[in-house]
Amino acid sequence: MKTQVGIVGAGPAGLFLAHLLARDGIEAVNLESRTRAAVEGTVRAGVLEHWVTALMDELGLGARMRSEGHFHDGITLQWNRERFHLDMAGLTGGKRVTVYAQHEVLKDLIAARLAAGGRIEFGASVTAIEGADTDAPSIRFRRGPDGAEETLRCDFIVGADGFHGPARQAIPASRRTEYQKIYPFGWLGILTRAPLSWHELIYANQADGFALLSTRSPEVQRMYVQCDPHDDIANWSDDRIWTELHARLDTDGWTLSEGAIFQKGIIPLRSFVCEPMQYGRLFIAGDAAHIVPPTGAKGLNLAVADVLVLSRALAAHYRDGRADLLASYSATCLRRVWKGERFSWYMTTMLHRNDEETDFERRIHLADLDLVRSTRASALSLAENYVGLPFDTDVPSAA
Ligand code: RFL
Ligand code: PHB
Repeated sequence: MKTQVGIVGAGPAGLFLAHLLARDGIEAVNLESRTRAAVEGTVRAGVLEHWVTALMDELGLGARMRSEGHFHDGITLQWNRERFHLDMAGLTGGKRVTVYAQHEVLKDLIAARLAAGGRIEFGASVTAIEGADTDAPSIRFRRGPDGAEETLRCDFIVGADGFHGPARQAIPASRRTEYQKIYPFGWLGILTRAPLSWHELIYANQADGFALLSTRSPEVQRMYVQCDPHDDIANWSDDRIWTELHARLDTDGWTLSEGAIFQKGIIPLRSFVCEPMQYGRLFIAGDAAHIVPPTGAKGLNLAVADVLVLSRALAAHYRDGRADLLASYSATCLRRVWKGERFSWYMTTMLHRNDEETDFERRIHLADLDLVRSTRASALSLAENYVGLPFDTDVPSAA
């Protein structure tokens, strides 16, 4: 098998890249270890930055997102049982975020790609990446545990295979530096069949810890509560989850609407960056290269940003024989990545209860929150980062 760009993974990074390359007439194949049903059924992110929704429209992928997504002009920050509305659209000249679940985005991307004759090989597990530092790299993969090993030869390989995938490991350890921070808390996330409780997302910092109220549809709500990352979900009965959510989100005269919980799970929180994001003809993108704690809602958006930069660089290579944009891929992405890391760390440390923190540090985080409420500069900074930093100013154009 042969293609121009071999993509490991069919998550947000891999699928957006396949669409962007197709627009430029570049051939690609996605190799995805999971089934289509598993990819389309995994509940993860929910918030799209304003330019990601514009990109979906541009690629002809926005129809369902436009009709089923929720467009939010702001977020609510809550502490000491007091709420503060951050008017992000007002502060940023009209920029909004879209709440539209990651797996719905993936359904739209997969359907459109297959309808256009694109190749996504589901159930194809990549076992090795070979010759990344040569002009003829290749990917080895197997369809199922008993399948024979097959080879995909390509001009370029993109590792869009998430944090646990093999692509990052194909960069020799001596050629990469990894930066990591593990937080001493996790998130317990639920989906509940309940009515909408509030018109926008609430990020709450209470004495007992953090909670987040988000949504999926008028009938289904997404909520998170800070927990021990090593806790067993079996320790969390539905009653206990509701008690904690009420304790952290309710205010005088307002209470959260409950419903049947039909999905729950615990995730750890981590920050991680691998530098550089390239080795020869292998490029890594999205969670394969960097992880953020979800408090800033940045993970999926950073993944799409990486592959937008990469698609422009690959287009410049195939169209004009230019190598400069491929050579600067990693540096260009990392400028945005580190800002996403900073913002996600800031939101996480400001909003969570951390028993390893000193009282002094806790007071500093409360002062941070108060700054957002009382100064335009802090409010604007949070808003600009949340809706998505300007894109074209820090990305050299391929034109
Ligand atoms: P993914 O989505 O992990 O996709 C990688 C794909 O690669 C496949 N794969 C392989 N395929 C073939 N061979 C192998 N050997 C393979 N190994 C792995 C996997 O099966 C998978 O399909 O990475 P990608 O594309 O980089 O996308 C990253 C995003 O998924 C992630 O950053 C976000 O979900 C993070 N995130 C959020 N991001 C946002 O922008 N906004 C949010 O509101 C937001 N909320 C969240 C989140 C992540 C969460 N969790 C569960 C970690 C909320 C949560 C709770
Ligand atoms: C979600 O709706 O899943 C969500 C929203 C905001 C975040 C993280 C997750 O910061």
